[in-house]
Amino acid sequence: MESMMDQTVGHESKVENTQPVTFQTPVKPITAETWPVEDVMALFDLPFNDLLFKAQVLHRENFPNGDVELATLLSIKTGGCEEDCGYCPQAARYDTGVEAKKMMDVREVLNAAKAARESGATRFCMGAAWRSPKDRDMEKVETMVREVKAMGLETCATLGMLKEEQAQRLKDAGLDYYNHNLDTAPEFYNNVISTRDYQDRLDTLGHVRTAGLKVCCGGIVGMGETRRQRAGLIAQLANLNPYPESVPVNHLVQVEGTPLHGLDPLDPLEFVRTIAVARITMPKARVRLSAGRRQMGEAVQAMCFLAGANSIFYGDKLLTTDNPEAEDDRVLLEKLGLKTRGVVEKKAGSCS
Ligand code: SAM
Ligand code: DTB
Ligand code: SF4
Repeated sequence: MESMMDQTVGHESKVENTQPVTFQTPVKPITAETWPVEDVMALFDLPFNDLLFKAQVLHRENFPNGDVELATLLSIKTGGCEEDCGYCPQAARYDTGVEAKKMMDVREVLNAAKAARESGATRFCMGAAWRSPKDRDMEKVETMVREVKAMGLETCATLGMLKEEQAQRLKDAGLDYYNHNLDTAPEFYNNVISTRDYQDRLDTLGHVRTAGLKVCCGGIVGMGETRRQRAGLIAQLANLNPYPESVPVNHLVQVEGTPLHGLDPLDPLEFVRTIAVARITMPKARVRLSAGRRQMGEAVQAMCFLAGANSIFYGDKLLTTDNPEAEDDRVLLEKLGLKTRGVVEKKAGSCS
């Protein structure tokens, strides 16, 4: 199979890896520090225990409560996406078995949010397989946001690229966070996606900040990138000014039919290192151990929590692929003695 590594798609990225990107923002900056890629690389190159120790010390200083956030995802519009993201099972052009569906009804979304809240989630993230939302979709999404917020959940949405006025409408509806990932380092980006560029993503993040929304922005590792490119992704995120409040670190979930299926998997210890480096460079962010947990096993996840991860996607499904069963997560968190932000309902027969 031809891997994405062998292909050159798209155009040259104009985004320089070391440039801090400052947004005009009403939100108080949470950092003024900039991270040259070399310095991030030096963290990656530390002996494993030194890196984890450093990350854990910073983690305790910044999160003395030590809790783990539970965020539940729901795909409110699945499949049929026009983009060509090489990792994504929802791109219409790849034959992955994901069926294109129309947007969910508000009622169904609210039922899912209620179930998420009852099982202990504090954040509800609504995802849509769109390049960007059409203006005709906005009203329905705004209703979803307004009503999920009214249930007492933190709200997050990931709908693709936004115009400034769309970000403002979401803010007005009560959206807390907007998730839009940089995905990878600028110099690797064109190996993975050709239908929109890095600068488009930075522009959307700028609109999200201008609207006063909190930013959830991270990426994916295990796509065939080098360690230096992983450092490049983290440097980009850490140099956003301010850096994101939430940083999802996804491990590529390889889905048959996508161009990235069949790559050699990333060494799990390298994934743990990535979490630790995110924690050190963005000490106050919620670092989310995101996609790929099902393939990781308990020991690797435990190391990720030690490295500073303090948020997970919680619920049996991510968007289209499987996440660990919620019950297995409750057992794991209890085994590790990790508290959660919400009240997690305990089922009979779980870990004693
Ligand atoms: N369509 C919107 C967009 O691309 O911005 C929102 C949904 S999209 C599925 C959200 C994010 O999910 C992507 O940016 C990517 O980081 C992550 N993602 C998608 N497929 C993935 C996979 N197979 N493994 C890991 N992460 C994945
Ligand atoms: C993020 O960074 N990861 C989530 C969420 N934001 C939207 C999505 C992961 C998707 C994994 C593949 C799937 O289930 O379709
Ligand atoms: Fe579409 Fe988002 Fe998937 Fe890219 S990641 S193909 S934009 S759903």
